[in-house]
Amino acid sequence: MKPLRIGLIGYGFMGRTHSNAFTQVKNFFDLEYQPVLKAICARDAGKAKAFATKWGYESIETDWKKLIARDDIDVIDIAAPNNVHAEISIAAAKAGKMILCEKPLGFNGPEAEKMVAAVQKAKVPNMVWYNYRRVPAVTLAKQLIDEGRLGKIFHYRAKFLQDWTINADLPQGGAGLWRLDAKVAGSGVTGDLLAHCIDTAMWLNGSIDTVTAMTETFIKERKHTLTGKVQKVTIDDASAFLARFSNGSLATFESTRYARGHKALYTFEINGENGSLFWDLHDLHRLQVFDYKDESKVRGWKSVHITDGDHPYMKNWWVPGLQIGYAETFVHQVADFIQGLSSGKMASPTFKDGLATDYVTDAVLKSAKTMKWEKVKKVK
Ligand code: SOE
Repeated sequence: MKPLRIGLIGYGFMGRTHSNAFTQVKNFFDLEYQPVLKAICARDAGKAKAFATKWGYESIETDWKKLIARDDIDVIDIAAPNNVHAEISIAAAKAGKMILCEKPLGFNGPEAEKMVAAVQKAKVPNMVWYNYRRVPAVTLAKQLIDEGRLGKIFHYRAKFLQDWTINADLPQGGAGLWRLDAKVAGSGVTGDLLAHCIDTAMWLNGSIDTVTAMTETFIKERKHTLTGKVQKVTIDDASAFLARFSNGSLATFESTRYARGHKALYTFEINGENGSLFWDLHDLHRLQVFDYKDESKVRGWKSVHITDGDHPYMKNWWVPGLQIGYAETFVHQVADFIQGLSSGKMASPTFKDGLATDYVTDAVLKSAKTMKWEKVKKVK
């Protein structure tokens, strides 16, 4: 195996999921390249060192510009907050590095356009970490839809529900809570959670033409961790929208961090003339399948356990019947990225796909303000 030398920026939750994936992938997939954990970059040298020791990075940097300048790094992996995705990606592309970037791609569409232009100009492989595409049950849903088993699609509905910000005493901003600070996150649940739903939806069901949305910020002021002052909350706590896909189907999307009892309930359902599919992140190894072509006496919803060798990715894991989970979706994404390098066909979602999702979230946020249907810009 040839080395693929990784320089990771950020050591939070996503830094851990990515590092785990880089470490695991060689043990489960036969690939031409093997990730080598070269350097972790974070502003706090102590934290970077502790992370490097725990995960096995060879070195640390405290300035991402130095990391990008290093000639022993092939891939820049951005697991830092959303407000730095663009600057780092554009500089990394100029330095000729391959780039893996956390979602959402940019702060908004115009910013993401510059990121796409930069990777296209530099011709560097690129990918956005929309990991839920790589849940084997979700990948199987894609295969069944592409085989035409559902026939004409009428409906798509998705939800991503959480409850971790209901407490009014929870501060905003700073490490761990930057998702509540619009200056760092860009938006609230629209860019954080609905972006996942939109990425999966467009992968499964094609592009979205128009949306009409509503958003709400339930807790208007919170103490800011960095300033110590009570400040206005500028993120959306909840966001829901209706959409029309280019294939004529209708959709509803909802996300919130105020659905008491739900920690990360991502679900989607798709209904076609010949069948339907339903998936639930809390039960991620199952795909619910309804096939109208089944004999009527035994027709009904089937709960298919996605653990068999002929299910996507599963032959690389244990034996039929035994499950994998959330962490493995990132392993799959690294495996697909590396396979893309070998085949010359870049794995999706690329930066261009990430831009398409940013265009939808832009239209959602705009519509919530204008209270009108808004057109979604199309990626050229
Ligand atoms: C937010 O709580 C969050 O961690 C998102 O940022 C992730 O993208 C999502 O997968 C789980 O929830």
